[in-house]
Amino acid sequence: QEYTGVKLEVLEWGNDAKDLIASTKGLEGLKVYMVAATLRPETMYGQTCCFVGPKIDYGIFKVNDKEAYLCTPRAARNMAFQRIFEHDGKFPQLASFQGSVLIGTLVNAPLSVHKDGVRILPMETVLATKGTGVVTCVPSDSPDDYATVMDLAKKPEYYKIQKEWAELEIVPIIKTPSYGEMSAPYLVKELKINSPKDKDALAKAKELAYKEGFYQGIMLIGDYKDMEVQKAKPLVREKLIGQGLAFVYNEPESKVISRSG
Ligand code: ZZB
Repeated sequence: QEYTGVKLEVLEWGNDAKDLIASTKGLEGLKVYMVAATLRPETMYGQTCCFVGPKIDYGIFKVNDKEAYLCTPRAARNMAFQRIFEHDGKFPQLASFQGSVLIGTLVNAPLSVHKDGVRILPMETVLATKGTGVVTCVPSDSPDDYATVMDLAKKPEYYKIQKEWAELEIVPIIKTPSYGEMSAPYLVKELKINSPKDKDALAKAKELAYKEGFYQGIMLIGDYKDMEVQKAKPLVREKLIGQGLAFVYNEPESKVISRSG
């Protein structure tokens, strides 16, 4: 599987992360980026938050003298063998913690309409065995993301978050003939999905949204507005990579465990 690793720079650590970060050695002078693995770089305009699995283990790994990446140790290891880190095969770990510590951290989401940054929020269905364990949230076009932000906004006390963090405006990114200007809310309603735990229906919605978006989608925003998604996708990806905001991240196919399977 070839992902785009999108770099979300940490702007301000959340309350629980602050102490931990302050006592972490080796971070001085380094910018820390959460690395989200995505197959949909063309949707990055619509990012409204970024998810971690609250019970998953994460680390901060030193890439070079300027940057450190926050992701699962498994992803850092894979990256170290793809010439993403300074020294081949090495991925020096500076810190280690569970995802829950990161809740409320403010990050810059590249290309997002939300220029002041987006919050790190919990998603129970994030898999530790896929991508980087960091999932950027595009509720307009990802049914899983839409179902999750709806649930977060419904139960902020339960999730120990501020309600506003889950309520950033959802803007149209891609138009399709079958699902209108926002595929995910349309499909979630159509398939009567009430919870992020509605696994089978969400897998179905995801597949439908992928297909329709890719083959029929037209961009509604950004540099490639009015262009077909098929054509815009690689262009947005190259733009992000050219600006140092993303990189190619490959995952050995055999290790991929599908969320639906
Ligand atoms: C942004 C985005 C926007 C995504 C969208 C999808 C959609 P796949 O096909 O199963 O490989 N993802 C990445 N890593 C994880 C993880 N560890 N646990 C759970 N979900 C993860 O799915 C790849 C997509 O699943 C990635 O692309 C990411 O969400 C999520 F509009 O990034 B995506 C219709 C889907 N639309």
